[in-house]
Amino acid sequence: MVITTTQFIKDYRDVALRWFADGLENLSPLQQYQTLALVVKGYAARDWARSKAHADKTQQKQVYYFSIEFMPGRLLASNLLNLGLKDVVDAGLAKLGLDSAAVYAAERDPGLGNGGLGRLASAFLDAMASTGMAGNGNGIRYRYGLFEQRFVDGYQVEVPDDWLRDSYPWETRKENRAVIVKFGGHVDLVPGASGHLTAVYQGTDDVLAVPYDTAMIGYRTGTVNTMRLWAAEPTAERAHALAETARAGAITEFLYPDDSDTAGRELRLRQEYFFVSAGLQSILTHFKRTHGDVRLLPNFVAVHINDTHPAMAVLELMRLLLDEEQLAWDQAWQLTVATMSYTNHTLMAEALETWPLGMFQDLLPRLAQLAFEVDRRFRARYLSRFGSVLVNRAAPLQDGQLHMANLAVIGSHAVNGVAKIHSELLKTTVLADLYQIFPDRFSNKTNGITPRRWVQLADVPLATLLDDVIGTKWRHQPQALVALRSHASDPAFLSRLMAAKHENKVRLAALIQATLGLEVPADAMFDVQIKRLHAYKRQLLHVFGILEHYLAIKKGAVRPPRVHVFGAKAAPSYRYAKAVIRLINAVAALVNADPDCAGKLAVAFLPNYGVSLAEAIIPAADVSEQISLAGTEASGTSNMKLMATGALTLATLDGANIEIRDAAGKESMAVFGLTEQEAKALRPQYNARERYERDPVLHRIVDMLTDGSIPNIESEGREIRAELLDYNDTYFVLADFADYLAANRRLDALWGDPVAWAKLATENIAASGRFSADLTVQRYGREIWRVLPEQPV
Ligand code: 26Q
Repeated sequence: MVITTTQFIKDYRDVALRWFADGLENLSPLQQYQTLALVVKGYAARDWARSKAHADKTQQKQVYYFSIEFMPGRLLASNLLNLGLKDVVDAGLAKLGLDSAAVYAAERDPGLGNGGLGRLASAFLDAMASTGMAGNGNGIRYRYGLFEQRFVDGYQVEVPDDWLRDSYPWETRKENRAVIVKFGGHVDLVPGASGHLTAVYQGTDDVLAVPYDTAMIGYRTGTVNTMRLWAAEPTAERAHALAETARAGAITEFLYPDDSDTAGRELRLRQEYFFVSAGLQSILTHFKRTHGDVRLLPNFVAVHINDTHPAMAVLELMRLLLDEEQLAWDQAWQLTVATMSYTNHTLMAEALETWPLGMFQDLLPRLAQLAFEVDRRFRARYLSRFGSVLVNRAAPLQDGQLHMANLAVIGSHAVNGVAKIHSELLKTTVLADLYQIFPDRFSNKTNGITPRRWVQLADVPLATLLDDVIGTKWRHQPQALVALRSHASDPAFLSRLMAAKHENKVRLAALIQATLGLEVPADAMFDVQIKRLHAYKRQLLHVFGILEHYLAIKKGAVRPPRVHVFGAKAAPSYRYAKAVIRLINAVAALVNADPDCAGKLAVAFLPNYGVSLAEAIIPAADVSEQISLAGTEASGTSNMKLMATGALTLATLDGANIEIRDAAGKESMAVFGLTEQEAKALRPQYNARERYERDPVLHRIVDMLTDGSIPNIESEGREIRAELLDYNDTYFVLADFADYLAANRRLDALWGDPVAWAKLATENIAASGRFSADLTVQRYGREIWRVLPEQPV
């Protein structure tokens, strides 16, 4: 797209006048931003329309990524970068006398997800557009996103995220594409003239699903795809009653703030069916208009199920093919399986979704009938070959519950995990039985990240340096970063790299000062852990490491200065996670106020972690804490973002950490802790209390939780101590403690040799290209969605 600065200035003034009937000097920063967003939306509009028309005309196969969460992050800078207009616009804003930083900062960050899964979905949309694939998102337009987190007396306080209050300029409401979604009532199967059974619905509760489309602009490709989010509204007949508005709208009112607990709540089930049904209806309508014959569906459409939340898509597509398209069961089933694919994101047993059949039947009677039939046929087909024990465990219906992961595997032609170790563990643990039956369906697709957002946009000092040293090819092909390896021993380059890092640290230090009123030394080692707060992710182990450092300082030890940076939200109902938040804040208060620690040790827990805060923290990190108990973190993606900006990883051999080590080289990572196999072998004989009694440092630290050494954590300290000693330390914090300290001392030693440190940072950046989401979606595209040709061998 070619726009001159002069043209841009004219467009900007025009839009400001048209929308606000005012001169620029009277616009608030929010209005300045909104004006700019509308201008940019206009610039992308032609490509958007053209991409849609082109896909239809050429009958390009479409991918639909169904996800109950999306976290796109702020779009203004990213859209400008991808359109190639960022420099022109920045120059134009400057000429207009506007403060471009303030304009960008006025954008709200839509928090329509909890964490890794939602961010991955958005990274994939960005990557699909940037590799020219026709890939669309299908999800929910929550009226309130994930809560805003504040700290009051060290406690997490949740404030509603009213993200739509000022309107969201990137979305376009498509009333003409609204569909009806039916809940409840009952279904009769009435034989028609042709002998085919017709499903007749009675007494259903109908809700209108209205799509809001947002452009997903590819990086310099001209491809613009669509993220379609659905909002619930009353149907026309019922719209007059105010109570109805409230009731229908309730479905898309808020995002569930848990990312592991699946307590079967009816509203959640409604949300799932709502966006699945609306999405599939609109896909089929469009498909029939462009292709005609539904029997060709899998040739032109791939539907991807992001975790089990949309797994009922299997049943809903069957319903549409049987009841609306009048296909026979076998044909409908073959089309469904060929169309669907499923990604699993967790090994945690408590996160595997099941629904009580009674609830499912009441809310979705027709889908329940189909679930029974899928279950019956599955059992009949595989019983003799695999035996009743295995088939019982693999079936969708068990003990009055519908097991969504089982349904997803049975109804998809492809199933994948999100890192090598995770995909292997799926086959031996949670999906072991289904793996016996469908071994060919299973594969690995290691997650990826978008270096455009995390390096090009968030780390300008590094990006500029890279251009200078290896040219700009890496901006299109992140794998070109390997060229950096030949500079890993060049002292001039290494000192420039550290200067870029320092610039980022100064910026983060200013943010810490502004947010927490805490002054931190920008030349200290910045040690970062940013992710949801979960027992298995072991923020507690990190805290124990800080307390050990604190005690060492008190004894006069001299170590490199460290600033520990945390970002983490806890599910509002997750007691233990909230206790750990209070502990981190209490340790921060203790350490930050202690004159003995000044200049040596500081703890900054920044509230409200999300995409925008991540953009500020990641480029400033020296150390990336990826310390989950081996065998618990499916993949992790902050590990990839942090390596891409030159942090060294302090890690267990879990999730994608293993692949990061393989890519960057053993020496470039501080590995510690039990392996997955060791942890598994230890479990039956583990005695946490014995570890506590045996290790005096550990003993002292555990005691600090309850002996008043850390003020204001009376009940939290007791709770955490009980988890460790009375409940036998589920995630082996005590077991990995000593080795964690040893790995930290190795990092300390390395810090003393800045050239060696910078060399390893370089190795990390150089190896990070292979974790580009562009490559990940291309692997999905070739091997699962079949929208790209198979790789020549
Ligand atoms: C399910 C039912 C009811 C309520 C909530 C949920 C729910 C919501 C979100 C369950 C799970 C999630 C999100 C899970 C998630 O983010 N998993 C992470 O996915 C990343 C991308 O694959 C991985 O990198 C992480 O390892 C994994 O934890």
